[in-house]
This record gives sequence, structure tokens and C-alpha cells, in this order.
Amino acid sequence: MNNSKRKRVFSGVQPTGKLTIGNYVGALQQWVTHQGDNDTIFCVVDLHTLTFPEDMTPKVRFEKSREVVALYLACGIDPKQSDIFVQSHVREHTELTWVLNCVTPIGWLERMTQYKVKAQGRESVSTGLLDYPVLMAADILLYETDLVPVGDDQKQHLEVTSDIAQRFNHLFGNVFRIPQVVIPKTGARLMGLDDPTAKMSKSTAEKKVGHAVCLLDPENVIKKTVMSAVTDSGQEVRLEHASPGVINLLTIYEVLTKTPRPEIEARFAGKGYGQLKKDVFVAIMETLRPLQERYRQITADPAYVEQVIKDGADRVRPIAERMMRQVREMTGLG
Ligand code: AQP
Repeated sequence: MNNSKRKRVFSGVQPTGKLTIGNYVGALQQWVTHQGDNDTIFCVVDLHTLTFPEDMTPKVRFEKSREVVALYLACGIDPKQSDIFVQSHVREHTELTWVLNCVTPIGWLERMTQYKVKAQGRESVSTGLLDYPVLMAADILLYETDLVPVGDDQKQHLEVTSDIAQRFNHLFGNVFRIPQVVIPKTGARLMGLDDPTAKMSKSTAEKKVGHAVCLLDPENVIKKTVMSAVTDSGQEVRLEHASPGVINLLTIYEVLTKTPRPEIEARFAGKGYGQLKKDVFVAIMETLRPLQERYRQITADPAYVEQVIKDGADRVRPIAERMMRQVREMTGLG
């Protein structure tokens, strides 16, 4: 049971595309800071990838889940301090989703920005895509979550999670804890390096060269991506009128090096864009080189990754089962 100081922290990443430094900064890097002082649970949300069933083969879905678990470990999520598991291994996620579907007005889901963006240009989309935020609500509410550390793009889904929890509590009795979203002060939304008006995204990164720096990209690819990042027609950094592309590069530098802003301003004001990009490249490599080395070591032992996933699911399942028992009793389904 949580005491007043220790909080339950829950978050997850969809095993789609190629994880980017956006995912690292918005999610994984901040997850690590919650370890130790809190009960931390980190999930690989594989059920969410079925929302576009044609985009991924079963084999790739299985392998991607393992790749993302290995990346959690390589980024510093410690299985001795945190529970790491794969969503589909705990059946209660889908059961609770059905119950929550029935208390969620469709209008709440049709309004979601991510739904509109992802449905755009597709002839037909699955019911699952519309329902994505309800499955996410189930993920979070099953574990009596206090804090959900995510990037800025997930804020709207977290608001719906709270609305769904409150509506259930109002209809059936007070069972769900209302979670709080935690968004990093800097780097909450890294933008595409090829287009600083669009969010850096791991699915786009898989399709478009130069869009993002991915966590497992080789050094020469990262260098090319950073050095060709879109800035503007100017030559040097002017902080008062910095364009979105320059702000994005400065943000990446700030979050990866943890340099205070005044120091960054002193370092780059009036400097050429070439210098800024070189320094950003160095900062990225200082983060990714050790991470990639850890990833290589971890994936050399696939049995270890499987064990981490199994142990994580075994530890969190009783929490999910307890919550689902309560939900069944309160709704007369027991
Ligand atoms: N550009 C970003 N800047 C900061 N944080 C980001 N996140 C994603 N992109 C950025 C955060 O990473 C986590 C990933 O969550 P997800 O897998 O559920 O998917 P998402 O939010 O839709 O992320 P992507 O990278 O855009 O994936 P695809 O392309 O598959 O949709 C979340 O905490 C998110 O906020």
C-alpha cells in the first residue's frame, strides 16, 4: 500500500517505430528520476499497437516489445527498483477497458487530437484507435497510480483518464485514484529535425530519414541528421528571435547536458548554426554511446530480458487482480 511519501508512478511506451531522443527526454529520462523514492511501474503497451493491425506483423510486434524492454534497461530503468512488464501479459488491462468503455461518452474520444491526427488520410480506422485513450486509462487506473510521467502530447489523454475515473467513481463508488500528469519543464515536446513544426515521432522516424535521432542509430547517421537539421535563413544564433528549429536544437542541448539556461545563452549567442549543431551532436553522442553499449550487452542475453518481463508481470499482476475484483464487485459482475 502507498504511504503518504511514496507515490505509485506508472508510464509506458508503445513498441512502434524507432524510439527517438524525444521518447528519451519526454519519458524514459524522467522515469529514471522517479526510481528509488517511489513505487515505479513501467509497461510496454503492446496492445496499443493493434490499433493499426496492418502496420506490424505478429513477429515484429513480439520482437519490438523485447527491444523496448531492453531499451528501458539500457536507459537506466533498474528491474531491482522498478517493475517492467508487457501490457498483454496482464489480462486485467483488457477487462477493465471494457468496463471503462461503458462509462465513456464517445464524444470524449472523438475530440482527441491524437485520434484525429492518426486517423487523418486513412480510408478507415479501427474502433481500437478511437478507444486508445480508454485502454490507456485502464493501464493507469489498474495500479492506483499517483503520477504519470509523460511528454506533452499525452496530456490530453491523461485528462480523459481523470474524467473516466471520476465518472466511474460517481456511478459506482469511489474506487479509482485520480492520477496526476508529470511533464518535464524542458523537452516536453521535441520537434522533428526535418520539420520543427511537427512533433518528433518514432513512427515517422521509421519512414523518414533526417526526421529524428533514434536511440539505436549509428554515429554517422546521427551526425548527418543533426548537421542537416532545419534551422532558418540566418547564420548565427539570435536568442531573442530564435526560430523553432534553433529553439529545438537549444532544447536538445539543454536537456541532455543539463546546462543551466544562462550558460547556454552565453555559450551560443552570436555563434554560427554549424557550431550549435556540432555541440548538439557531441551532447547526443555522450548520452547515446553508453546507452547503446548497455543495449548491446543486455540484448546479448535474451533470456535475461524474458526473465525481467516475467518477474515484472508476476509482481504487478496481484495489484491489477485486486483492483479488478473491486471493480467487478462494485458493478455487480462478481
Ligand atoms: N517528441 C517528443 N518529445 C517529448 N516526449 C515525447 N514522447 C513522444 N514523442 C515525444 C513521449 O514518449 C512517450 C511515448 O509514448 P507512446 O509510445 O504511447 O507514443 P507517442 O506519444 O505517440 O510517441 P511517438 O514517438 O509519437 O510514437 P508514435 O509515432 O508511435 O505515435 C510518451 O510519454 C510521449 O509523451
